[in-house]
Amino acid sequence: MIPEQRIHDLNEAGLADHEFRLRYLTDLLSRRTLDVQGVIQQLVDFQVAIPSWALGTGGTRFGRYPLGGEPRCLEEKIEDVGLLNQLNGSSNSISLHIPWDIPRDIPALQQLLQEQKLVIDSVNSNTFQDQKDQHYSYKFGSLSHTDQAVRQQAIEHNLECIRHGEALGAKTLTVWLADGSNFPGQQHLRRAYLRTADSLASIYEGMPSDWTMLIEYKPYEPHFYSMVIPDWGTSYSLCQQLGKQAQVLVDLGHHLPNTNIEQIVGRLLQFGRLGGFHFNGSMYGDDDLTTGSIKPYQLFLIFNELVDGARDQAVTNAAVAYMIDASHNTKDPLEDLLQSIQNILTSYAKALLVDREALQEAQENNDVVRAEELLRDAFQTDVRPLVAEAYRHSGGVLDPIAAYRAEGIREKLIQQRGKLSLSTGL
Ligand code: LRH
Ligand code: MN
Ligand code: MN
Repeated sequence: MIPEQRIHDLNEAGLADHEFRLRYLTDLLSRRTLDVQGVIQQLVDFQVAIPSWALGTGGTRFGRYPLGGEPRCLEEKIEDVGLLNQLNGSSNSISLHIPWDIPRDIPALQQLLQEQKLVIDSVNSNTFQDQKDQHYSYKFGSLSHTDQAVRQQAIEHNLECIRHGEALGAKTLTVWLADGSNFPGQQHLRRAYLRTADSLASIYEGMPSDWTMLIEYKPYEPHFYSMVIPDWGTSYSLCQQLGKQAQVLVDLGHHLPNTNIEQIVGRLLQFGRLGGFHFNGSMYGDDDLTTGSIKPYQLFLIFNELVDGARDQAVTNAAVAYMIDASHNTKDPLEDLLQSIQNILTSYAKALLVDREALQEAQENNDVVRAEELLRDAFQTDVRPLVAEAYRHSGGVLDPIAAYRAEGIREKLIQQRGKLSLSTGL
């Protein structure tokens, strides 16, 4: 942890510039009767969970180039998230992957979480890899497998994930299935779906009444002919069958190129089934790049739907769980997470600036250009002072990446954990 005095000193250097820019923007936005303090408070309140697997290098089936200083155990992963949260006040939770992060000493972990002011967000099950002592292989599927014994093993793994999560106060189980087929004819498409629905129902029954099951979809990879849950329609239909505690999870990288993701978000909000987000950036597919690095306008349009839905009394969607799902081999993963959060908050801030009354009027009058310009006006506003101010309000620093570098954090982590430390994960 960085001492409070040091945080203060780090902010001192950029404070005059920051205040100048913030004052200008506040004046400008206030002329449009925008509640700037309200916007800053909404940025302060916005929290994005960090997945344990994003803290180390990885995310490729080719070479993996260790950076050094990467967390070697769950405790060190929690410490890394605590540090990120100290810098920007925007990531107060961590998402676990079982069995990469089996919690062992529960009281000690609880204490550490408390010290770091963090909570456990969700537990993610893993039936996409065979584990060492596993009886049956998932080569031909897990929850959709033709063999009841394999399905049962996968069901039990999910129930075990829930038990691990319960011990640490989590309330969400995320299920992503790698199940699918590589060749036409390999799998009976309808039967694979029915078996999956059945297996999910067994997990759902074993879930505590205050838990949520998030069902993630993905169109391809690791299978290239069919995936059992390829799209939001399939996730949605499974949720409908399961009950109120099941919700759809949208991972930004799990769409075919040019899919209108913001429209999917709007639909799910309308149906009250948007449960969670996995933020990342994508050029081709499931690239897991930095959020907002490739299509910032799309990210803004997604937030535009979220903000619009939140303001509409007719939308009764429960709170959405936000998480980053990224993996890095060329960047320092901690710097990437700081960048990702910066891009997420920037897009959110811009969406909060949209003049919704004027937009609705333009839409009702079919004034296409005016409607588009209203969105572009918000998108092109430089909101960085608002985001920096939100960091400062939460006790963080104005410029998290600069502070991370000035503090020599990576160098210190390498000293503590070694040059070759490798975390478990993707
Ligand atoms: C695979 C994946 C998926 C899950 C994560 C654990 O595509 O990236 O998005 O959420 O692994
Ligand atoms: Mn994901
Ligand atoms: Mn993915």
